[in-house]
Amino acid sequence: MKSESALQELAFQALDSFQIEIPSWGFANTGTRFGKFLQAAAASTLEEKFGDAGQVHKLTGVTPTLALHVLWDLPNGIQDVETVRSLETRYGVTAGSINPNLFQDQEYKFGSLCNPSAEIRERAVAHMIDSVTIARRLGSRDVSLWLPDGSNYPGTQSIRKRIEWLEDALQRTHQALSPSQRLLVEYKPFEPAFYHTDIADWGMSAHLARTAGPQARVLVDTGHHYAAQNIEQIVAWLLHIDLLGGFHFNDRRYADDDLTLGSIDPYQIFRIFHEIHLSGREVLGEVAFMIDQSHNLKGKMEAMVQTVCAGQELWLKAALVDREPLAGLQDACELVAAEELFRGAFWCDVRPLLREWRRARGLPEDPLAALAESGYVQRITAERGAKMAATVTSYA
Ligand code: LRH
Ligand code: MN
Repeated sequence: MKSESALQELAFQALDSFQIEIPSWGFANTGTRFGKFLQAAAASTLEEKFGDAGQVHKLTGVTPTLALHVLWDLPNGIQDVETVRSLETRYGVTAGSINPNLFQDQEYKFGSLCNPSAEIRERAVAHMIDSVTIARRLGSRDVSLWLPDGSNYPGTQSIRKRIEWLEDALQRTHQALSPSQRLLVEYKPFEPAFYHTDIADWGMSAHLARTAGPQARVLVDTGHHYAAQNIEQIVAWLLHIDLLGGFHFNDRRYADDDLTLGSIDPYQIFRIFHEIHLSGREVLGEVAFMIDQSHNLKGKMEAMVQTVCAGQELWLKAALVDREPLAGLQDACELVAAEELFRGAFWCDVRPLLREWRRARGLPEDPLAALAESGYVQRITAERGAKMAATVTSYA
């Protein structure tokens, strides 16, 4: 059994190594295809998104970067780089991963990088290369690609041709990267396409990353799996073949529900974090932790702070797994003893240790309570409320 001080040292080391990127779109009004429930406090400008991100970082100390979606956050492309720079200085968070938008233009009806029209594919590749340039100008390492491309009916598209177009597009994007940049390739089994999706699983993503070039990696969005899939096994494989670039963390009960991390299956995230801890500290710089959620009902600031705290708790629980004796029990096939050791860490209430670490780092012991006490949400609700009235919400 570890001594009190040894436990605290281990915990502080683990928490010092945990950082998670927050998505600008997590602060905006989002919904489902059946509509949006508007929140007066929601962010609708890039400045408001940086303001909210700055507040989350002030309260938690572990969210120094903000993921940006190009057409949502830099509608004028490169021209908006200086604006982002000044917002970084004002709010104390920097631009993180740059996410191209290849899903909202009418011309992408039959695909973007995989569209049968060479002309449309060219425009999509141009957007990818613009995104790489924006990332370079902002000093962002990762260009994070999610592609909605696919089809809705059998026989309506050539799956093989689309693979070739995709390989070509990602090779050309990779050529545009500077030596310190990376291309992250996110997979998703379905939605918005409901027959085939061009990048549907980790194998397809891994192949495309390999053929694109040495600076390409796979991005694992925890919501992008069939319910029966073993996500931590996929993570173990991607670590083994050195292709794991990062995560989009969220939770789900059914499909890509984008619910808050750990709200439905916290043990899932614990099992994923265990595979990361097993790979030692050297992978930490290589594996980007990012949140990708849409807060349709919860208050967006509260949901974001709650998510970061849940991430810290589950990261610390997984750090407490005594990995050496566990390896011995696994090799000896001591199933129950191994499981009890593994599960035992998950059942640990790590919140006292987390409060100690926050106190030691000059951070609020309870960020959610500190958010409530700060009056921040009331202030932005008053400031932003008036704008909301004008917003139309209907889908059809
Ligand atoms: C697609 C996705 C992708 C983002 C979007 C907001 O489902 O996970 O990562 O671009 O959500
Ligand atoms: Mn995602």
